[in-house]
Amino acid sequence: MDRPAAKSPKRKDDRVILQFDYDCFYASVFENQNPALKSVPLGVRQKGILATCNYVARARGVSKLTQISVAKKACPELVIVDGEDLTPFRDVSKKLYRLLKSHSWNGKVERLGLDEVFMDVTDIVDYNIFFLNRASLSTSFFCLSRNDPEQGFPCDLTHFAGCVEGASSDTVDFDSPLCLRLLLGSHLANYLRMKLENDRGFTSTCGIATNKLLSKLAGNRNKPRNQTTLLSLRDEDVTTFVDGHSLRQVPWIGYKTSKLLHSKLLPDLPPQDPMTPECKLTAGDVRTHPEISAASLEVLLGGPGAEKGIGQRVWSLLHGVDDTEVKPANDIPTQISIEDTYRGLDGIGCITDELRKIARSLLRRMRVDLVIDDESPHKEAVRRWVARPKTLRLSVNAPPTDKEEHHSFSRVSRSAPLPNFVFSLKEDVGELADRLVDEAVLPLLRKFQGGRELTWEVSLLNICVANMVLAGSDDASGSGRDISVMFKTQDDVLRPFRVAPPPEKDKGAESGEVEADDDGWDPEWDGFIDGEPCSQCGYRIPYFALAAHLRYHELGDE
Ligand code: DCP
Ligand code: MG
Repeated sequence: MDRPAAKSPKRKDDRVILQFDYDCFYASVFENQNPALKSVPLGVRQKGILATCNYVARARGVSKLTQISVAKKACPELVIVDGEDLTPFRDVSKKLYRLLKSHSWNGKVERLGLDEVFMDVTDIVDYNIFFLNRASLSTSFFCLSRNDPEQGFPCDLTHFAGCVEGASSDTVDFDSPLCLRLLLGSHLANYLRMKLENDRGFTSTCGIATNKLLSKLAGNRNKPRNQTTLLSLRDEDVTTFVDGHSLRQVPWIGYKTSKLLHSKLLPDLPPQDPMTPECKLTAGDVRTHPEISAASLEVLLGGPGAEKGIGQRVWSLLHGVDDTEVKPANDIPTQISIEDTYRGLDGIGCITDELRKIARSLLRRMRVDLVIDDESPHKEAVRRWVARPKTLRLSVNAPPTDKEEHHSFSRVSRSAPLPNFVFSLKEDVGELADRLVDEAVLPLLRKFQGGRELTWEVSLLNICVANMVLAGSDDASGSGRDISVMFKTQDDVLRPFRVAPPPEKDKGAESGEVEADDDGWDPEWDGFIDGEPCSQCGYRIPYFALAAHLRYHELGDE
């Protein structure tokens, strides 16, 4: 169709991007702790909802993000484990991420949520193409180091590793640089997946394509423990591939966008939640609609609060065009915090006990995230802090106002310098945590009411360390650049993104402590690129989880 306004955007195909997604991630973490769980249907529970379940459970009709009671009905023998504490998922996620990152040459390794990683491997692939020996393709050697020619793995380059989508045939066209790049990308992806599985015990799915969007869509194609290369040799290979997806499956097209497009393109249908599987509006329906173009999308989706250039962005995504870069790794968090919510803590004794627990978790987390083993060739490895937070912050739920019927969802905070003794690596975390509470956290608590006890009921406690200062190479100096200005504050970004009920629905004193507005893991680390406040409880919920979250309210807690 010749519509100038609807001109197709041009796709760049000069990169090779891998997108890894670990299989049933939370469930796999439990299975690795206890291998007996691998053979049983296993579900991981968070606040009355099944955050995920293993593939044994899925084969028996259980789906992730359903109500526990529904899952139990489908599979009465479902074994359910508690997944409220995110610490083990975080720790594993970090280990797997580090493994992938250790194979990157350009450092472009980006986390999305706890279980997805994008890698731009163009440089490694191009290097290997340069040295490709066409005379012995079936006994090729994929080189993983520029300095050590023996570091790498053997592979058969006469065919792709794993599944192929897009082009009508998966025969390798050795005259096409694009085909060659994707071919090598597929073998590297396969090697890395096997590494994750054999060295760390985690199976994964991978998408191999020329941009982030296409690699994510391709990765979803064959799950679990598999990989898919999108062979994007012709434009129509890509559009046909993207067109077939329902709109809600296209990453970075959010809930609001889907909803607006749904009501514009299907005005006669009753309003339907565009994020539910029942919604049949496809990416192709939108792309080929005569009234849709980059300009019309800008009119429809733009306006106050909308992302700049949203029309062009959505239009590009619908064509499989995504020029966004894989962000380089950023290892140092901006801040670390641990929080917990309660039905209501009774008195300073209870509050102090909870603060001690939180402080312990916080110090443990600081040692995981900020301490490294400094290995130099001639010396024994020493553990040292790579960054030291300078500020300690305590937050509690704000006092209720007269207007509020239930609980307030806002919080109040007080800060002070973080005492230096917490950086001692010789002392026990428990002792340090108790001292931190007595000497620094309780004085902050008293600051809320001019030295007196709080007069309102405490339903949330959060201890945070922030204002990171990078250590110099000599740890004793503690000097370094203040990196707090390098990263955006993430307080209001991460905190609300848990499948969390309102505090009044919590059952007991302790609802499972979680890491909160943590950190230098950027917002996308937790997959919370986009979200909106729940109309029922006020928590900001990522679009992909909104349907499940609303179902939680509909059905009530377990
Ligand atoms: N998760 C969550 N709440 C959500 C979505 C996900 O707590 N609304 C958690 C549980 C998952 C993990 O994040 O284990 C990763 O999410 P995925 O969507 O990738 O799901 P899985 O890895 O569990 O399954 P799959 O094999 O389909 O990737
Ligand atoms: Mg996954």
